[in-house]
Amino acid sequence: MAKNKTYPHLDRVDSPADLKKLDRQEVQSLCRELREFLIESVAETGGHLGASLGTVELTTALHYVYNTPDDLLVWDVGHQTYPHKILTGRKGRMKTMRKRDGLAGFPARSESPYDSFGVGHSSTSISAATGMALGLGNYSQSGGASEASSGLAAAQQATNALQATESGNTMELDSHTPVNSDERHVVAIIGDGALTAGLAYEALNHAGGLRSNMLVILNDNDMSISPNVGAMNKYLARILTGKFYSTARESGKLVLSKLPSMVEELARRTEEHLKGMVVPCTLFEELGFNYFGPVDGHDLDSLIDVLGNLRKLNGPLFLHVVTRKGKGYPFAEEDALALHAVTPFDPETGKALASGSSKLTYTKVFGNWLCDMAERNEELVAITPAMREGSGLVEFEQRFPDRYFDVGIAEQHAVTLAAGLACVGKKPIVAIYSTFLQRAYDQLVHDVAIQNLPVMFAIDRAGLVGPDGATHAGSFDLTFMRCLPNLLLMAPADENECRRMLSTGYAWDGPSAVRYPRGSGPGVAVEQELQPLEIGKAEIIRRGNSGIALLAFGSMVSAAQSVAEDFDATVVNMRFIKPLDESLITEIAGSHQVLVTLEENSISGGAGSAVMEYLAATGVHTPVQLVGLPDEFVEHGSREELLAYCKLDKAGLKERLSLIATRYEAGLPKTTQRLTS
Ligand SMILES: Cc1ncc(C[n+]2csc(CCOP(=O)(O)OP(=O)(O)O)c2C)c(N)n1
Repeated sequence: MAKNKTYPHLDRVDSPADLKKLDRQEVQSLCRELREFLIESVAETGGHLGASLGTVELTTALHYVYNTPDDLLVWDVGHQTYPHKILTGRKGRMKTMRKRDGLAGFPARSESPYDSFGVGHSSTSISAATGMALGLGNYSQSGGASEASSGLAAAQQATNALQATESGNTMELDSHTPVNSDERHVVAIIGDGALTAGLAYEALNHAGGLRSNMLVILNDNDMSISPNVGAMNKYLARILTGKFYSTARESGKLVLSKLPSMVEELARRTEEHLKGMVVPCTLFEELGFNYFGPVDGHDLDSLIDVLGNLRKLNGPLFLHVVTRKGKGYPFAEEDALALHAVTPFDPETGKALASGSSKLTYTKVFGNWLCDMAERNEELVAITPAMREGSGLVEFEQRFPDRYFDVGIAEQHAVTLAAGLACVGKKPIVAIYSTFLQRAYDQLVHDVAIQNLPVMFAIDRAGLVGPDGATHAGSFDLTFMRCLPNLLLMAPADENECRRMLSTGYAWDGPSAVRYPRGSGPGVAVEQELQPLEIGKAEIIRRGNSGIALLAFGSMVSAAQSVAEDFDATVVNMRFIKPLDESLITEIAGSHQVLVTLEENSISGGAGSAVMEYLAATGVHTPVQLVGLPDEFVEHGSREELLAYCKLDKAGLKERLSLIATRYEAGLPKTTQRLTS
């Protein structure tokens, strides 16, 4: 791929309005350039490559046909929206993608009026789109004769639309007509992976029942991050191979066209039922949607025709589009999994520019521990909600396939499944990112904690995650978990402690959680033993004489150590957020002038708050300063930049501690200035 390529068509497009000025042939050329520009730009910045390559034609067709941003495109997950960003005025900022103050890696309402809904987590699109359709008044209540007739009208329109498209007729687009509130169109674009989540079905159920005027596009590439799983995935595959259906429908249409009109209408009325009896692709129709497809998602002309026709229809519509992840870039097509999300790479070879760090990541520490523990304990089972690679389960799946469950993007189900397994004597481990555990909070409380079931949560990406930004930050797990009775909650200071905590949680006869950050730790060697820790025991790492004690949790222990000498501070590795080492806190509070708690979690309600609650309950008045994540959603950037922004890096901590030391020099606070937040 030549450097400094020119993009004659793409250069003329800074908005969908520019796109609409191009003729069909030019739009074809634009798609080719868009794909090349995308590869060139992601090669430099890193980011989500495969999914975005797969949506080049679909995105272009959508903006060509619809009147965005008045018409609302609601993307699911949002990792496939780089083409959307390029076509909606952000082309010039693509080199800032996922960098501090640069473009977000996902749609964000604050970034562009074309981003109708902020996203990052999956399976929200149909719900949000339904809300938009209802809010715009684009629906009719279900029930009664009116529904039957509107259903019939829709079926009539749908048949016409398909016939127009399939016969090669290009319907004239009316995308320049003025838009009234009730004419605004709403389109949700969801992947087959995202369609494994319950939320998507809750929305389909509601939208189909209400007869919302909206289009749901299923972008089916047969992949989640790793190969997609589950019965729905098999069902979609059956639709794609369902030659029988197309044949039946084709001959059905022939027959229908020869019937007198009343009989034809009657026949159409029963069409859905007939299809239900003879073909497998009626599930979406049973939910109240008119199903269209499958359509080749890389055939731009057909897509434009189909979307142009569907835009004229009312009622809930479902378009099944088949795409290929990584389309048009051979390295990404061959290895869709590896090129789902990439670091900067050489576009000529598809190879990463920097070889990955050789340091052991916490993810790997967990993966190794899991296999070692599974060898010794046959009751151990591991569950992932569609994050096999990210959570370190690849080796476990290979070695213990019968004890491995990828449940799809279904965090709620993952947790309740674990509860069920625990009920019959299994020892389930739920490997989950902190941010995705938020989805399963009720399951955590109601299904696991209340019943005191021995489910262990291995919580990866706890704390700041970096380029994925606020939607993926694990800022809240200590806050939302430490309030739960029965739960053992730990945060390791280093790799070996992580392994020991996993063994501790596993041995605990109740719910437990170990939360560890993204990436690697301080580099401590990991023992082979599976040695638990003493429950609720913290460790004094350094005794200082300044009167300042740093009570550090998890990743903040080494940060505290790095500044302790400068302030001659005491450093405690707290290890347990629940139960706290209360006697040690009492002792330290009695022998120091000020306690500083440090955590990579929201200050609000986090581990520091737990220390304060304990001191308040026992009537100890030693001042406490809380250091952690601020009360704001920290946007994207590198993890190092974000830690610096939050003053949790060495320089930031020094600054904070200098202020604290000054304030408490005389034993009493001198100002009312806020020192930490
Ligand atoms: C609630 C939630 N769980 C997990 C993820 C991580 N994740 C990001 S993309 C993805 C796969 C999505 O698959 P699909 O919707 O088919 O899109 P594709 O990447 O195949 O285009 C997953 C699991 C997420 N974003 N949100």
